[in-house]
Amino acid sequence: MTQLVLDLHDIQGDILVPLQKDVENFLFIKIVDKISFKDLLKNYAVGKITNAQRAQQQELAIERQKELGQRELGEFVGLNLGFTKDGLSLLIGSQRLKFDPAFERSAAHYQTIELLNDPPCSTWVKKFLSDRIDGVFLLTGRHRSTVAFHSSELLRSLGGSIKVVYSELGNTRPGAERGHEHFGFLDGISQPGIRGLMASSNRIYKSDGRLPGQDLIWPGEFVFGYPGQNRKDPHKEGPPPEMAAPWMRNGSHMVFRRLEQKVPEFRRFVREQAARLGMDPELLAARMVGRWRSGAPMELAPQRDDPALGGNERRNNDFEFGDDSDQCKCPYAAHIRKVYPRDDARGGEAEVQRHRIIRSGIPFGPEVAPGETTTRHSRGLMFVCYQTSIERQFEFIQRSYANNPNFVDGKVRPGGGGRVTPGFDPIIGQAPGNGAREIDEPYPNYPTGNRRTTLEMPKQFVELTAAAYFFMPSITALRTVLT
Ligand code: N7H
Repeated sequence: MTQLVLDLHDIQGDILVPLQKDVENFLFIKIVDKISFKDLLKNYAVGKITNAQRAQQQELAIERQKELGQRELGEFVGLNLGFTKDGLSLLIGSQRLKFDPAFERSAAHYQTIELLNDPPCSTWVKKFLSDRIDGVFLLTGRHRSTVAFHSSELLRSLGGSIKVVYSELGNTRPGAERGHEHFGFLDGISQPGIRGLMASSNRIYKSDGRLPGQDLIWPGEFVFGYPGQNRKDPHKEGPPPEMAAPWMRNGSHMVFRRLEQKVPEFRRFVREQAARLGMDPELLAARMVGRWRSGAPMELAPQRDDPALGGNERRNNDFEFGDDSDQCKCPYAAHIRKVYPRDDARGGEAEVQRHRIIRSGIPFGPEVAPGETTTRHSRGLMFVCYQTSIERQFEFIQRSYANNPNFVDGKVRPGGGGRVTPGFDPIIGQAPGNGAREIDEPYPNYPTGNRRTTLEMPKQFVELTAAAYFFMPSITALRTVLT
């Protein structure tokens, strides 16, 4: 077996070890003067990019500060950089070798929109589409003021070589909602465990390499140059993903999606539908997500929330779906069951583990204001995920799982009943032409029962308002081929 040594000093930070972020500035740029951009990037910016090793050290330092009971944690600033297909073509010439087909197609292309049932670009944030986007800088930190200071320093150092096409801040939610996304659910719980990242420094990747319930995945699924998953056996190593050019090594593809969340509308819908079904609204919302607000999974807490379980990282991800084969505890269509069916999809685990992503998003926008019964302020999730094949990972999850009402297939009603159509992912699933969606069995048949119910969702509560695909090069590539 190959000795796995990850070049953590050469891999950008956010890919494997999320950058520490309470605030994140997304700076989408166009390169207007290629020669001076290369020169300024090489001399002033590349040295400031946070690699995975540094991100791990920062994580460790924060853990220590927390253990010591320090209230004011240290301020760590992070910087990462990615390029679109247009950015790469500009920097190294349009004759460059082509990467992942989805990356080369781009997120705003009509074929991508059609493939993913995305809303048309005419409904996206206007400014995002106001010019060509060549790259994105991700600037992270604990405080708004620090991130603002470092953003303006960066822009000053790059001078007139670039133009900012669009920028937006993400920020974690305040107080007790910290770590929760805008619908109110704890996020950032379940991530793939990365083989070879044996850091005792990271909250997610503990000293034995993983947390209970966390499957180990070969790093080539997320970073180029390493073995990927084996098609037949989820534990054995498979071939490394193909690289169009050797300098892709230690790089990764990043998917960015600005997902607006209609929070008051979602809350009202859940309230009304729960009343119609005769159930607790919190239970209905939890069955749509697959976890309670606290993070407690339906599989382990099917009837009521269990905050102690939700907050316990050694227990809150330790479950499978296979032994809940009649969706008694968690509907087949629940968000987390759709996007990662664990041991319960027909192709088996070897197949499922080839469609994993590392998520690294952050909420954006203000809290719901008192009296805001219809969304008045744009808020949601700056969704970010990393992978080596956008087609086989992010796009597959969105298209073949979330948007596919027949997934998971092959299910029948208990007692020899008919075939089950699980329905769309109620959180992120998108029907063609923005059509209505349904999910099967919102009302639990647990611990007993045999009531057939469906939940119809005429509208989306999550709307795509901007998207782009990037390549996050290695630090070496940033110092050489790209500058
Ligand atoms: Fe999802 N939500 O609040 O409902 N997500 N997600 N997601 N998501 C997860 O396990 C949410 C989105 C995945 O390993 C949790 O960390 C919202 C997209 C995957 O068990 C919650 C939005 C895609 C997982 C949410 C959104 C995914 C996951 C549970 C958009 C990919 C891990 C917390 C606004 C196409 C599944 C956790 C696993 C978990 C929510 C977007 C994928 C609460 C609100 C676009 C793979």
